[in-house]
Amino acid sequence: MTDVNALADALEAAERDVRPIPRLTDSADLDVPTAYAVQHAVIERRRARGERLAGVKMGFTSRAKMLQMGVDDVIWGLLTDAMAAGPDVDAARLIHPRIEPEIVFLIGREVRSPAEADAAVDAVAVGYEILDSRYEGFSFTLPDVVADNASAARFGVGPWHRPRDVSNVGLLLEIDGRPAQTGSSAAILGDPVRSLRAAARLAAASGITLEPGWVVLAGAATAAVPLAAGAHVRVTGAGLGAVEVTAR
Ligand code: OOG
Repeated sequence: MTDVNALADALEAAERDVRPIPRLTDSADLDVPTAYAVQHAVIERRRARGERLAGVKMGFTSRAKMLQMGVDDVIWGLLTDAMAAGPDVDAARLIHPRIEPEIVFLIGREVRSPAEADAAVDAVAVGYEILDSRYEGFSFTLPDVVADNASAARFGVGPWHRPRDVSNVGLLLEIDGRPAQTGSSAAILGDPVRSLRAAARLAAASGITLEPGWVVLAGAATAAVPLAAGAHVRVTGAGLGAVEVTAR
């Protein structure tokens, strides 16, 4: 039997001590459903410490990311309020962070099924996600990355806009004023709204309701870029404005 709590302990310690661990699959029998059980155990511990759920993140919704990470299935993770980054992010608390541009949906009413997803969107924005795999070398198999909450570490959201078509938003990620990644939101399953529906489907399958006020990060449209201490990052979405963060 796979010891879900022991695996959650290992991931929790890696994050707390800012020290990566070997992949869980190197020594444990871990399938994807059990990996989600580990993910949810780690999130339950965060909630027990007073953190509140703030939304969900989708992963591997673009070909660029699947190729970069060598996996081939859409995954999801849970976000808490403690993961929201301000204008600054404390890089010393992160192991080997990477940053990527995101399209973000704001949920306005409860979503219990994919059919309810589109109409529940209150606003859209450009955003970023900072990933930080708890595994050595940022290297993992699909069950490993699922257990590790899809590498979620921090996120930020730009100015909110009324719901609109976000199927082809030009995205630019600049580091210290220089372009590091460009792409289109069309890379996210052809339209980020498909990622939102997938989030609703995966949440429903886990008995989780998407709540008003939650954000859904639709997944990156580009590969993720290493985030070095001192770097200033600006992510712009055509027509959606920009969001900035500095790693300190
Ligand atoms: C996993 C998370 C992938 C995305 O947008 O595809 C992800 C990782 O690459 O570490 O968030």
